[in-house]
Amino acid sequence: MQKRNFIKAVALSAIAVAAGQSLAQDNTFKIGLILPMTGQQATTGRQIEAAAKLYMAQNGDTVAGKKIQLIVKDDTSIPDVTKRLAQELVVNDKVNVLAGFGITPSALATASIATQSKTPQVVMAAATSSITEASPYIVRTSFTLPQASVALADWAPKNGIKKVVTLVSDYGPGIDAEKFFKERMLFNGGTIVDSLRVPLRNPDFAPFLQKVRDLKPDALFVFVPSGAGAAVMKQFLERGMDKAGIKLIGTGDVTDDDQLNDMGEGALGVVTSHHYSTAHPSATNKKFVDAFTKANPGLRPNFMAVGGYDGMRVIYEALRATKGQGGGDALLAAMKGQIFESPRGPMFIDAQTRDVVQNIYLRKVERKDGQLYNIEFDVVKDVKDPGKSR
Ligand code: VNL
Repeated sequence: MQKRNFIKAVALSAIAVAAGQSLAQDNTFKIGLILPMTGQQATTGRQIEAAAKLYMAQNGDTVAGKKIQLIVKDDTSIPDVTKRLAQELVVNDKVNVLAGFGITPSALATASIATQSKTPQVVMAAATSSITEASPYIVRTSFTLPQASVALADWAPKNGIKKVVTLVSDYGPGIDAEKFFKERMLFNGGTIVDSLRVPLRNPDFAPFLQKVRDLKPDALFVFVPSGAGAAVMKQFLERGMDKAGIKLIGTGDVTDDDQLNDMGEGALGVVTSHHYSTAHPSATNKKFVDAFTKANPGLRPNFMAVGGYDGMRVIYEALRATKGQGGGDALLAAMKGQIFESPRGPMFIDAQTRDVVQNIYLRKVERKDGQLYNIEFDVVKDVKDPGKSR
């Protein structure tokens, strides 16, 4: 026990020393981008890396006299690996900012390193409400599941959906989605017939869907992380759930733009709520989508790409605002309160919570120019994370 504490103390002081050294460093500014580049969450890593590189290509790699260096590491979405990589990036590479974080457990595993080393940790993907509370150095540019779920629970009962079964991945964001969707449905006079949770790793949706079929709700509400939506859709349709009169609704993770176009006819009409659609009709988004698809043929930017792109914006502007001097605390201060137009629409980083405030859109899957898109039909403006007020 004593030995362990000693090793821990040495490791922590190494982190603290490393953080001090990075201030006095040369002319490079290092961003350690930790992403799942392989394994179950690999699409998230690919989207964010592509978006970060696009941002750099468009905005140059020199900011306030500093040369930006992006160091990409693959954590395979295993939190212990994320943590080790974060530690190495801080101690050995002396990065100025940690960024990325494909899933909630990876973001949480890194929080203590951000705190100890006073390194801003920009969360570009993970979306459990509590993440920003795990370290005062965490800033988020993705979204939160309570943000997305509440808007859908306000829409559903007004549109003939009163009885719902929820089906979520059994970890942080899924539990947030289940809780906030359910509470709001009940508040709006709806009923939750059952709440089902499916494992994050290697999920088999079949037995759960069979149960839903038997329960015959008006709709099935789904949260699964980016990359798992196509499997849910396939099994939902294979079981004839739609023909049995059960609607599929969910947060936009299930009709993920990375996979949507290959989901087929059966996806048409599915309503979801989310902060980003590739089809978001703004000049800023059109420019972003065009540039992204040109740089990455065959790949459509999804909400993960936007989280990465905007995260780079937040880092660049913080460095510019601190005139290239940026130590961790100064950078963090310059990240708080940033307000700008993202491809998703207007967004800002709440200075109090360091979390993203943004529009949540209601969307329906439609065919446009021969492809499937999430077409926005309503918006709830400037949504703060409802998970923070409790
Ligand atoms: C998380 C949330 C991950 C939403 C996701 O995809 C997602 C997370 C990888 O917080 O772990 O779509």
